[in-house]
Amino acid sequence: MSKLNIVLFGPPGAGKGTQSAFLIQRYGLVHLSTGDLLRGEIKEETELGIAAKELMDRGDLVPDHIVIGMIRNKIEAHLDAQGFIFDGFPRTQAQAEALDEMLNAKSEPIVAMLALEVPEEELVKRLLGRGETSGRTDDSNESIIRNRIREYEKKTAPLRGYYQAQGKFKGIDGVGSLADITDRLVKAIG
Ligand code: B4P
Repeated sequence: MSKLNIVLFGPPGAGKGTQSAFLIQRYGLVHLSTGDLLRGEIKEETELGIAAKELMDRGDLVPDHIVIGMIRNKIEAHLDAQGFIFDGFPRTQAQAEALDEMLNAKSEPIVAMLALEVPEEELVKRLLGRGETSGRTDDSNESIIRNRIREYEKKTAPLRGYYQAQGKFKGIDGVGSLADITDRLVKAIG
């Protein structure tokens, strides 16, 4: 059976991490969040984590070669997975091309790119809300949050066109209850 490899896409605060938790349970997938992987490196105070922290605290993207290397290692470590949810990856054209290369080499391509769509003011509200308890520097201040959204619009949003050209893009309304949004995602997966 072919693998269910899905890109869960959307701006910061769209609900990617939140919805991934439901989808991995339902479909038995492996969750690969580059944000979580980077925060793990920061916690362990690795060289990579120390380099990434400054960029993440400002709301800037981490260089492509770092996140591509992390994803490559994780894919190789889960060769028996039924599929992957890529959460927060790819975020640039170079990352999208590298991911296609890795998966096409195994004849296990991305089957769908599910894009959660949420208005900017709602994103800011959610992230400031999370910042009250998360301890994340990048959630703690509105100008950093707006920088993350600008980075997304400039470097990440154009990937919609990349996946549209492959016939894999599916837009999903990301406003509503968690359960309703999960239902929309499940319907889109089919
Ligand atoms: P990420 O960890 O990917 O963080 P994120 O964009 O904030 O999304 P996250 O998944 O955590 O939040 P969610 O929307 O679920 O990235 C952090 C940083 O890491 C980036 O800025 C960058 O520096 C670096 N990075 C990561 N990947 C990279 C890459 N590939 N290349 C380069 N740099 C990279 O949830 C947000 C909040 O909304 C939560 O509080 C949640 O409870 C709430 N929420 C969710 N759904 C809701 C709903 N329906 N209604 C109300 N609230 C909801």
